[in-house]
Amino acid sequence: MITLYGAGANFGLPEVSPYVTKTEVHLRMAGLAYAKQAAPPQMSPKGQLPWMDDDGELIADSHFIRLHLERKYGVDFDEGLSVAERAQAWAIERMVENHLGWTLVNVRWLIPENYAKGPAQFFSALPPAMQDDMRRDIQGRIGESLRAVGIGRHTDDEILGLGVRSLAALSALLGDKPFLMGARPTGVDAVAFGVLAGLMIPFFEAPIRERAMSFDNLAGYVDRMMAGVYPEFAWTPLNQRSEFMAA
Ligand SMILES: N[C@@H](CCC(=O)N[C@@H](CS)C(=O)NCC(=O)O)C(=O)O
Repeated sequence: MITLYGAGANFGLPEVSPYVTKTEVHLRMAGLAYAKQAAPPQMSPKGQLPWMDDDGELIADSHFIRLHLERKYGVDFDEGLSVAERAQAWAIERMVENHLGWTLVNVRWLIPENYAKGPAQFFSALPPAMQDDMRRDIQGRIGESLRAVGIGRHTDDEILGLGVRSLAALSALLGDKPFLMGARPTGVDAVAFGVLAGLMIPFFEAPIRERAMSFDNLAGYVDRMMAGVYPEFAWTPLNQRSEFMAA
């Protein structure tokens, strides 16, 4: 019995965390049955979401969960790819997680209006006297993380420029293929989809969202992944959304 611990649906997404999304997509790609439970990151063995309980074995971090699934269930998420293509997929994955992903953190946690209606609401279940302190502390911690990885030291324009560079790279790599590595989804699509969907949802407003939506093939890709992986989720295709058409 597999239980996936994540953040759950919110903000117009089937799963808030791009890393939990990655694992959930991998589970679905592998056709493995699982239960899903919302849980705070502090309960995870590594202090972050996702983690997974597989028949009593706890595995934390989306990458190590992927390795576990591949080993235990004989799945190869990169089946059919050459050694060079696997290396390319790994490089794309690192760009998405270790670079573009931080711009998503910046959008949600450091743009005050987005923080107020988004992540700040995670603390609404706490006693009222604790909520403000908690909101300030966690936002401060996220700001420190952004400075530690470097992106938080740049101006808004510079952060936007860096994010757009990764988006343009992804758009060029995708080209007119259905998925990043070709005709079939592979391991890297799980996280590219999670981060791109997070950047493109209209719930959060940010200059990078508009820039992301300007890459037609990336918007089509998110819609394709959503329809294929989360058919049960009520998702309006991005190019049919009124705010997109008005843009
Ligand atoms: N390398 C990790 C990254 C996971 C991650 O950043 N998770 C976020 C949620 S999207 C989290 O739990 N953050 C809480 C924290 O860092 O304190 C993975 O791939 O699983």
